[in-house]
Amino acid sequence: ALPESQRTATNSPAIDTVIVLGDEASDASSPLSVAGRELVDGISKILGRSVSLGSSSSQHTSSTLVVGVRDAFTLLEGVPSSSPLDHTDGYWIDPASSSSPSRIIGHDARGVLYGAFAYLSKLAQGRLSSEAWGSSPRAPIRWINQWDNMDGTIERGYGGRSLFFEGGAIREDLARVKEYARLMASVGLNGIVINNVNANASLLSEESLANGVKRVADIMRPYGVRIGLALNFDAPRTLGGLETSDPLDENVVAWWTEKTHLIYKYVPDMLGYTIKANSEGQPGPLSYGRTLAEGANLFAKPLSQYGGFVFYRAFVYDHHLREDNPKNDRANAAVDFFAHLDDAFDDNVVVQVKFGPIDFQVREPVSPLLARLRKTKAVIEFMVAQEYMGQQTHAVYLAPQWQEVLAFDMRVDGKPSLVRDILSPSGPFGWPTTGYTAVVNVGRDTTWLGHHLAMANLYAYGRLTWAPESDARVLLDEWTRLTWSTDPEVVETLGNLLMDTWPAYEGHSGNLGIQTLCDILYTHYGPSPASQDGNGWGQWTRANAKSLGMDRTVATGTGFAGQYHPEVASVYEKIETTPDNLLLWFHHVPYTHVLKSGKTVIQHFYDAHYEGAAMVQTFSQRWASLRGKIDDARWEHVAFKLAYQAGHALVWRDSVCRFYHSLSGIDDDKKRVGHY
Ligand code: GCW
Repeated sequence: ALPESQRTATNSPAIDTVIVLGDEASDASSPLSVAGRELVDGISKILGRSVSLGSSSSQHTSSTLVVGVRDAFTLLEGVPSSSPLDHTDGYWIDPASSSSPSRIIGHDARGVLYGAFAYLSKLAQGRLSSEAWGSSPRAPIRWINQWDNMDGTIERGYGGRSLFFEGGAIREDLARVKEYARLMASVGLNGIVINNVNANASLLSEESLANGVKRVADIMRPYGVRIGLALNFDAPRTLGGLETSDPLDENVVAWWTEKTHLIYKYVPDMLGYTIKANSEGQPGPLSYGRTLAEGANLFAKPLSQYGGFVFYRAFVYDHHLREDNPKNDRANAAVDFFAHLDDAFDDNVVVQVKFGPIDFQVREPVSPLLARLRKTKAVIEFMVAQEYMGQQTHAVYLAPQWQEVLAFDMRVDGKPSLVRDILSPSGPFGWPTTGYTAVVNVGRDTTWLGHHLAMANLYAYGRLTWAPESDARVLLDEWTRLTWSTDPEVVETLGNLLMDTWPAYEGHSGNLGIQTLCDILYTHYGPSPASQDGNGWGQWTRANAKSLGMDRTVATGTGFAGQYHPEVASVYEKIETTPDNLLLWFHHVPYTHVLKSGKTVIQHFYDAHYEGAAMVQTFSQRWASLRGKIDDARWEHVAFKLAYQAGHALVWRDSVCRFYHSLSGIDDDKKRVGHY
């Protein structure tokens, strides 16, 4: 329960009974009964008063909260004729008047649950409106990817071991999985792929499906969360003992068909499969001389009879790329591999596209592939796990970056085409199945992600999948009120602090679109600008003694800029029109090149690194001002992390500044870098 001082009397309804309508209300596996339990529990804890679950025959008074799907209400008085209740997962909330009860009405059972959490969220923030309101999500796909391995480790996971797996099997104790489903539902997320995209085929054994995967699905289902599985393309060979995994081989087709039937026997509402193929050493259709579409359709066919989807990742690229060829460019790969196949994918294939053309960097332009598929649907892939963004030893609030991505206008056919509209059924391509996924990688740590402040990212991600036009700061303030305190000083201080984190991180890591500049070979963690060239991964900066940056123009470079629709392409093609923050992504220029800001590139590097690192030094002090206003245990956890972050920011600053100083030989105007 919230301490007395944080409870707010304003807008607090005098609810003493919750009534759930409909037969499913007593079925513990239905989101309806979860909604009822959450409301009883939540209202009593928030308001500190006793609330009980009434039966459907109980009397409705102004202190009753009646919840149910819209068909369960005899009258829908007060609900506008066109409302969020017309849409899947939508809800309508109507506070009590003196003569009638409060109502939470859902389009469907899941909508009731989302409505229940929306109601509790407002109540806990002291912001329950006296007016009726409702909401429905912009996109049907609001998922999570976990990169959990069956041995219990998590690839790029920084919050402890897997909630799902240990020792090669699904864990016995799935209590945290239930909590995760609850957490997901509370922010509007409805699907999760539970295993690593670098997938282990043994997950598909009958033993594992019957005794493991099924239990996970059963535990998450009451929260409206469905599960999907990541597949290993070579499973017919490695698990099935066939001689090949060629997608056109009839034994392979039969193997996957049978496997799919088996999976649906245990998980009848399985969402589908995620496939990472021909990517970073993974097998795939290209290994058998087949197209990516033939590879995807192999899975699409057996899934179609169950309404399942293939999420085919666009992260296909050559990781042994030669840097000595100036035309080589990993950023080109997604469009090169996928755009010409637009007509070739089955209806239930969805291409899963990382938000930028490389890999979750601190600054990237939006992936042009999102505007180059029309018939084939796509989802965007974000990353909540901060692989390149400090790995949860740094606090970095990422929603401002996502907000920029989602608001970017791709100008398809010369018309407004914001990314967030493309990712909606009502958008320019009219994709019925589109939306969002994010690599989250929570673990068994009590903080989930390894840093209490990192949870702001998971909260904001969920809210953005539902309402992608939301403002990052507004979401952050909501999260603070729900997670830490409704005290305005806490909300203001923490909000200002976290809004400064992404700019600070960009400042002391990679500037002007050069990428994050972390160790690219393996850890993706601390500073290592030298590792950014001469590697096969294609995350290059082409830095030499005089100049740096990737020339991605059509005129003289790799041609990447030409993958955008003409209006966007022409902006990136020219140095004069490319925004400073992406200059080095698109152009190769001398260190002495003068930016729109009037500074040279090298001076900008020095200044940004000193300013970014100086900003991080302020975090601890600002956090210190919250001592006593929040609980000590979490205060100390964060204080410790912020102290580390302050030190590491200096390491970043000095490593990067010294690297470019020794490479270019150009001194810092402000005499901080160099020999004086
Ligand atoms: O960001 C990179 C990671 C790999 C990951 C890959 C991917 C699961 O460094 O660890 O593999 O992306 O997205 O498939």
